[in-house]
Amino acid sequence: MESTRSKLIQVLSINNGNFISGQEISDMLKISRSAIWKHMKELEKDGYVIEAKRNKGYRIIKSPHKVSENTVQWGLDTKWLGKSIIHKETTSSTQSIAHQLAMDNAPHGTVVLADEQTAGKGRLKREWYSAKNKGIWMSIILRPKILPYQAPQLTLLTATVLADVISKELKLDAKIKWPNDIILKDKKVSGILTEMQAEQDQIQYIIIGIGMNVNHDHNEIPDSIQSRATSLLIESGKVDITRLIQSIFVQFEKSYAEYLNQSFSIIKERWESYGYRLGERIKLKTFQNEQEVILSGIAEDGALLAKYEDGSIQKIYSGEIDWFRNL
Ligand code: BTX
Repeated sequence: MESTRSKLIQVLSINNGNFISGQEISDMLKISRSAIWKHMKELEKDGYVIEAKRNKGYRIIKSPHKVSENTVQWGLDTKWLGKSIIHKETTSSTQSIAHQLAMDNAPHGTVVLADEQTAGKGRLKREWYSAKNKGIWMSIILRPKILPYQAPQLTLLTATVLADVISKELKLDAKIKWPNDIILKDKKVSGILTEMQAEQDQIQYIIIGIGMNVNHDHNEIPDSIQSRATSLLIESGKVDITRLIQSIFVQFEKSYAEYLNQSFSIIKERWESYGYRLGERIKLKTFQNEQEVILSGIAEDGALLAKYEDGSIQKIYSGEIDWFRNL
């Protein structure tokens, strides 16, 4: 459910720095003038600078850098993604909250955001380090009308969205390591965890977990992953996390619409344009074995196409690419 405060942010945001009278706000949101005043005070606590003028009304002069439901929604130009945001300063994992909300019927596009995760999850029960105010730690609830076997396509779509935003906004050479890592200069800057609740032929919901290292210095990256992880700050300079989240939402909506309207091919092409070590020989670890293969691309259903020594090409649905060893 959209809170009054986020509606208020939207109203002020549409007005884009111009004054809007208390009466107009009161009519639009169906709340009293004194309730508006109280909400404005709360926004100020969030770091907004609000100008209030007699006979003119209110306008927001400055929105804060701090990530919150309000700051992310301020000026956010999306139709459904992020219209409902749950922000926590600290939580074990945004995935757990998102699952709970999804089971309680949270709408498509609901987002859970945290400043810090104390038990962030990677795939296969691995740990995901999520330091306070240093990155994007968020989970998006989707209710797509696709079949369960197509769900991995949404992980690939998300990866293209992150690669697009990083490449276009920060002019960095982002790569996607199959299936779910965003790589900058051979180091991981972001990971995606997709979890799904489905019946045989129907998806109830999908949760896309996105972790992105944004403003970590070198020494803020944990020792255990120093050699393999990086941040946007290290590669390019300080980044406004709120703006970055907004850009991800906008690009996600665009790509999601393209995917639903035009099929996966368009995402596949884009994915391959960012594909890490595509056409190269790598070590592929699956549940069955570990083999050297050539990464040929991805299939229409999102599987990895691996070319074996004997020239055969096989679809790989689950596995890891080993890219640190010299082959
Ligand atoms: P993954 O299993 O592909 O990657 C996890 C591995 O990546 C770890 O074993 C470790 O080696 C390395 N790693 C851990 N933390 C970081 C980090 N901050 N930066 C770079 N490398 C790291 C990737 O799983 C999926 C990650 C999704 C994280 C999001 S955050 C929001 C949401 N909530 C949650 O609990 N998980 C998701």
